[in-house]
Amino acid sequence: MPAEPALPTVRTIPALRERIAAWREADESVALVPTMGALHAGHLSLVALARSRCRRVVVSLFVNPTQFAANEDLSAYPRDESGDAAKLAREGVELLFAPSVGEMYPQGFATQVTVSALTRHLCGPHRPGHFEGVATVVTKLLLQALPDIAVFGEKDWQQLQVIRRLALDLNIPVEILGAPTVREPDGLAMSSRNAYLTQEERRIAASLNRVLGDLAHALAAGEPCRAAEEKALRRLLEQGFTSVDYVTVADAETLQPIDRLGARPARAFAAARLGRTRLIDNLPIPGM
Ligand code: PAJ
Repeated sequence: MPAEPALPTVRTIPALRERIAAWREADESVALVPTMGALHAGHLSLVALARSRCRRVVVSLFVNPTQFAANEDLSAYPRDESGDAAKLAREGVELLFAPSVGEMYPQGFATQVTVSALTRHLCGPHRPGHFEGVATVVTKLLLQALPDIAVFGEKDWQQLQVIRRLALDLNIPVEILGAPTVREPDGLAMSSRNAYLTQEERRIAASLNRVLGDLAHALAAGEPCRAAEEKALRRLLEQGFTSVDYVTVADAETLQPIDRLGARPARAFAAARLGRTRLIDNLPIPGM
């Protein structure tokens, strides 16, 4: 068997900066793809997009403790650094940045990035502190690597808007690119958390995308927002979801809830729980 290509890995911020400085010296463009590992085809699609735009691709792997609430799955979060490194090497990634918690959050760490308006709805109220954790770690990663572009998935649409906003507001000189959601054949958005699902839950999980698709079509066909959302909520519970955090339509950019479709693009969003696993998905309203 041919040997797996090895992936250079750095674990400190100075070592990351040294590698990137050498590429900059040679006038090479650099893309960053932040991840928490347990990589699947969704993550690899971000790498492919990064690769198509830049000469060098850096992937970060850091299970960021500050974006998990106390009752969430930090300790159970799937971890497989060597498996991830092998996948990334096959995709032609040049560098893995896998810092320790101490490297990212040294003793006395006291700064938080808050992106207020965009986190008031959708996942914000259901995951207190989550977006502060995401915004803070992504700000740090962007400043550590100073890439030309950074790629994030549309699967986490609210996260993507939060990151676009912080880069703009904090004048970080980076282009934020969104990549389309990669799905399983039955429509379930790929997620590292899908690994938690039992066989029965996995079957139910696929209905999240179907119900959201029907909601988007009902809205496009002129059904009033509140009635269509209520129908979608009932259907998710009928399908077997344990609980539904929200299923709603919102402005695609500001993420403010809307009562009636207007000229601005809107999207349908849902977050629902199957046992202890929380799944999210979102879709555009057709024709918008
Ligand atoms: P993680 O869940 O590992 O996801 C890393 C990136 O992959 C995110 O930009 C996410 O939106 C994207 N992604 C996940 N599933 C996807 C799918 N099915 N299709 C397309 N893209 C997908 O999101 C995070 O990590 C963290 O919050 C992070 C941004 C790394 C900050 O800690």
